[in-house]
Amino acid sequence: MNKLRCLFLALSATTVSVLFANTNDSLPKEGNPIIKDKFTADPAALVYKDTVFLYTGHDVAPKGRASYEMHEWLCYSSTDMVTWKEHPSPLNVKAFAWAKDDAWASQVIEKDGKFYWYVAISHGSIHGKAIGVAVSNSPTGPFIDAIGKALITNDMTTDTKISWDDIDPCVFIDDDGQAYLFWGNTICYYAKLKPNMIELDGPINKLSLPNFTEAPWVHKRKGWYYLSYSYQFPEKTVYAMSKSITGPWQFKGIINELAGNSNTNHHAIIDFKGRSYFVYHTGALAADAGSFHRSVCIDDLYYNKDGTIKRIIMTTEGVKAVK
Ligand code: FUB
Repeated sequence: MNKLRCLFLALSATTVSVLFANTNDSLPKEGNPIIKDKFTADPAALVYKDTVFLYTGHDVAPKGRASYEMHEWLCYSSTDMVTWKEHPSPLNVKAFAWAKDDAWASQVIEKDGKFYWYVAISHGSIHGKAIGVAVSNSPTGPFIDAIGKALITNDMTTDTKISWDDIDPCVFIDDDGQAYLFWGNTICYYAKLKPNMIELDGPINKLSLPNFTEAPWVHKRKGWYYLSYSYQFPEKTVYAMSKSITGPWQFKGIINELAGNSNTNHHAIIDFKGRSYFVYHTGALAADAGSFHRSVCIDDLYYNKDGTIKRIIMTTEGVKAVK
């Protein structure tokens, strides 16, 4: 190879690396957002044995479009909270024959060795959003429709005129084995689930929570129940505490501020290997990201001695690896 050709190849390689340096490849491999090659939204996390499974929506709206386009849910796993392995997408709206589209927020929970994936989705024949359930023998799927119809439809909740109040399911199983489904937009609903996890067991109840927008997440720690949710719009994350899963809930204030460059702020709270984590999304993956091109982040969550939650400090560094 002559000297001129060598110089040309070296310059081309430099040009290519400069071009790539202007894409997300220039972001540090670790730190927030934790997934850098796709837009991931509406995180839910499940701790199962020694692994955290992260389930997200997938924002695929064309660049510049200011509305959601979401057709599938994604799954990642980690044993140290820093290295995330992507699994093939285990669930798509096509799994629900009765549904139209819109793979909105979801949550996966394990019961008796089965994994139940509760999803918000647009119904094909009943106007509005609905909640469906998929089931699998593995946290990474494949998942199939568990009922063959929606668990919740818009006509089952008539207190608000909006057609998207039946979204953002969150299932919590109490120490006595009773499962509860929380969900909602504008109004926070909850209902008991039967032991089969795919039927309601009793009436749909409403909670009175200040400025409830959406995205309830319920967890329990040291005898306290915590109900955190997205508040106002643009959304902050706030929480309430109670000594009983059915309330009364005491409003405790803000956990997380407006999340950079996104008008929604969907979250999950988990404990793993002795630490607590706040999993959320921002619109901060790239300068042209935003409310419809969101990305999942994770930061540490700390409690005060009295059980109240300290404000989250959102970081670009993210969390440290746990052993
Ligand atoms: O991703 C679509 C919707 O935006 C979710 O269902 C809400 O929680 C909000 O994040």
